[in-house]
Amino acid sequence: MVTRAADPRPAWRLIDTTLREGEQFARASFRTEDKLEIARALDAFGVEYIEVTSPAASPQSMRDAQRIVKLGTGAKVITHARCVVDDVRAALDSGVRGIGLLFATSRILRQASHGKSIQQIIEAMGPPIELALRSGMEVRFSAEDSFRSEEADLLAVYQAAERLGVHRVGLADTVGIATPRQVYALVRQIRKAVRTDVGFHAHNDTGCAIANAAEAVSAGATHVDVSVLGIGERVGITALGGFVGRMYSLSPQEVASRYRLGQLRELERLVARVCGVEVPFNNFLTGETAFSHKAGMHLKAMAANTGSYEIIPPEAFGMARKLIVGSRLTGHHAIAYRAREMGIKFGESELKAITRRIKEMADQGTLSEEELDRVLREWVTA
Ligand code: HCA
Ligand code: CU
Repeated sequence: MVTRAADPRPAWRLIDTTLREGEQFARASFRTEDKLEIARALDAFGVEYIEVTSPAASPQSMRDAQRIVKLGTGAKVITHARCVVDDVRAALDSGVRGIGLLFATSRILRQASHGKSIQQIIEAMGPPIELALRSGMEVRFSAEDSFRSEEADLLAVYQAAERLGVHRVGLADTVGIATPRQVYALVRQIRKAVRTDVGFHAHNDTGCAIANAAEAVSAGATHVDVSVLGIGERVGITALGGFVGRMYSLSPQEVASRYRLGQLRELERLVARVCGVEVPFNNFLTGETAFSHKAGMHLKAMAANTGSYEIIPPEAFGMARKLIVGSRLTGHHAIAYRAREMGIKFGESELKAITRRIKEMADQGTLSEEELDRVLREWVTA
């Protein structure tokens, strides 16, 4: 057994694939400058790896990969390619330091995609993996569509990859079909079957990508693929922000010390701008409403203790809390709280009366902060 407790590396690392999976997002068409800006921002945020589109994909992809490598980021720049010698050669020419090689192992993709049997896959894996390893690259082998593959087939290809000496095997929920429980069980099993590191890549077609990635980590996965805002094929993959939030809720100090969380919002805005999309209003942690509180009951408890309805303090991500006091759902505690902030103190019956008045007014539409403050002030001077 490998003694993992003595390993000084963190238990899990982020592979940001905004510049690879994210380039497969329907709205993404990155120019070189965009890629460089995103790579710099990812590095400043602190991801451990930046995965870029295969240099074999197109001449510009090759030039871009070379430029990104030249940035000299602290994050290790890796690429992702078909498990063929030519793609490995292209990766070597680009100067990237690692490569994720993949082969589809599910029956449906084997038939529709490359037409190879499991035995043929195992034979074909050798030359590209050996070339990459000989050249000093960090090598990962992953089975595309792992969760629609037979377990015996997965074990066979991963063990073959291990024998070849790969650093990591990867499980990919390519079609977003896996449940958290299945992810936990399969990662556990692979972890027991091979001694390499284990990576996990989740698509979000049924909204499970973050939960699945978290389960993978709890089952022993060492590397997790994420992208900014989750961009990727179809509805995308595990979102960097949501996943980091998930992990922060479990171990705040560790996550806060490893990543510059206050930069998340700008990083997301950058990627949204480059893709010509908006950051979702309800985005994890950085969405416009991520720290908004509205119902009277919530506001009452929040005034007493902000932990009441917040598992993550907004400041940790450079965000600010918003208490919406002027809605019809408000309560007298919230009104008293806002009044106190303004230096106004109402007696009990007065407070009840003004709360009734504000609720009546808010039935016509929630009052803005300014409107609410004006009503409170006018009540005093009236
Ligand atoms: C794809 C490939 C991939 C690869 C993931 C991995 C997937 O189908 O575009 O190499 O781990 O989802 O299977 O993104
Ligand atoms: Cu993918």
